[in-house]
Formats: sequence, C-alpha cells, structure tokens
Amino acid sequence: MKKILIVGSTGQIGSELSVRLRSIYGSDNVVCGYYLPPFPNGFFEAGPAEEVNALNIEQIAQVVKKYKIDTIYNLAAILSATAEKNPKLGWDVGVGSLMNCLDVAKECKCAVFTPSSIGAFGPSTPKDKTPQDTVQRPNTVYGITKVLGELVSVYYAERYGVDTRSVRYPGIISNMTLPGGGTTDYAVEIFYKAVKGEKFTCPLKPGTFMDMMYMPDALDAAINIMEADSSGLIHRNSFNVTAMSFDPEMLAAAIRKYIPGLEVEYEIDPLKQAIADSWPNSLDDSCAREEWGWAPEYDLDKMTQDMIRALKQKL
Ligand code: AKB
Repeated sequence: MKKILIVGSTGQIGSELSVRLRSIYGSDNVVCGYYLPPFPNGFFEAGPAEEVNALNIEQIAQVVKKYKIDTIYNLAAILSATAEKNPKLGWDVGVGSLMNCLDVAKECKCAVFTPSSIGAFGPSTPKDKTPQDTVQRPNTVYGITKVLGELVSVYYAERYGVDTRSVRYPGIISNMTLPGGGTTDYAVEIFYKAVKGEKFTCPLKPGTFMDMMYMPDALDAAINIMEADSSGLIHRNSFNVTAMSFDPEMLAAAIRKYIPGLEVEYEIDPLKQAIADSWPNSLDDSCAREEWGWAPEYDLDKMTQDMIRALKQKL
C-alpha cells in the first residue's frame, strides 16, 4: 500500500484529492500536509495531518521520514494571475516547493507528482489542438516555473532515478474549495452567481477559449498517472490532459439550459485577458490517452448539471 504525503492539502485540488486518496489507500496511509491550519471539519481528524510549509525542506523531510512516505503529491502553488502581480512570490513557491520535494524524494526514494498547466505554453505555441511536444515559451512567471518544473523533473528522473510524473492541468472546475488567483477561475465563479440568482461579471471576452476539466476527472488524472505502469510511459513530465474547451458564452449558454435567467456582463480584466490570450484554445491529449488510458468522464453538459446540483445543495 502506498504511503502518501499531500503538500498543500487544503487548496482547491488538495482538499478533494485528500478525500479520494484516503478512500483508495486508507486514511492512515495519507498524510495531509497543511500550511494554514485546516478548518476543523472531521476530515482532517480522520487521518494524520501535519504542518508542512512547502518552502521548508526540513519540515517536509521530517514528515516523510516519520510516516515512511513513498509518494509525494506536491500541490503548493500560486496561480497565474496572482503570480503576475507578485512574480517573486510566484517564483519562490513554484520553484522552491518543487525543488524541496524533489530533493527529499531523492534522499528518501519517493515518487513525486507535481501538476504542470496549460500555462506552460505561450503565445508562439500552436493554439488549436496543441500537440504534446511543441513550442513552450510562456510569457508569465507562472508558466516559466511550470516549464522549469517539467524539465527539472525529467532531470531528477534521468539523473537520480526519482519517479517523477505530471499532467498539464487545464482550468479546474470544482464545488468544494474555491480556486484563487487563476485566469480560469471565472468558470467556477459563474456557477456560484448563477445558483444564487445574481448577475455574473465576466473578466474575459467572449471568444476566449481555454481547456477545462471537472474536479473528479482532475483527481483521476493525478491518481492514474501515478498508478500507470512505467513501461508504457514514453512521456512523463508532463502530459497534456483535457476534458472540454469553451469560451464564456458557451459556458453561459450551457448554464442557461438549467438556470435560464442567468445574466452575464463583461468587464475585461486586462491582466487575465492577456494571460488567457497567450494560452492554447484546446489541447491534443492523445499521448495521455494512448500511454496510460486517460479518458475524462465529464463533458460541458454533464459537468454543468453536476455543478448546479452540488451548489444548490451547498448554498
Ligand atoms: C490558472 O488559471 O492559473 C490555473 C491554471 C490553468 O493553471 N487554473
């Protein structure tokens, strides 16, 4: 049975990945590492939880040794728009957390999952059906840390035998923990407004297409790539994965099928618009499908129905 440490277990992905990993591997085998003390909700109390600052290598090493961890999910991140406002923080967290996890993994023989992103592409990348292997010249600090992360993870795999694996996540849509400071956050925020019957102010122009994915598929991607038979993997760091591509108007239309009164106005955020314009419209994820059987379950309509159902219960 794997022994897992999640660094960043209270964030958008971490809070749901913790629950899923504990249901698969057993509560005692999944240590939730948190930076800010978690809100007591019964979940953290159900298994081990430890304070782990991703920028403190001693703290990571101590927890890895204490619990005999063999797999680290490194989810500490500053998302794209926040990183552009504070590039030093974006760099320090993006690069620092990864290097700390890789160095502990090298010493303690752990496998490491670190998400990359569609942000690892830039304005000179082919925009439609972006291939797995293509130009990666991002013009954001977030993207630069993601490209560095992909390359240094390959380096640690080849030079030191660390089992590093990763996927390039698109925008992730979820109903438990809100994302914060990302360019794709609008695709979550619109659902909260729609369910509350409020008007949504969209920060991106109509016609801004980006890849997206519903959280259950994002969790499957992280777990399945770590479980994949390594003999089938030609790539490792990092796989294109996607589930849908839409622009704000398509998303609003999908929601209006169930909440016809949704009103959307546009107030463009120049920073987020520039970042979104530099990213692909849609990814080609055929390598992930062929090499480890990636197959998302949720398309735009299925995700929309489930988001509205879940948020109606929650709100
Ligand atoms: C962001 O918008 O910064 C993230 C991402 C696509 O990596 N959601």
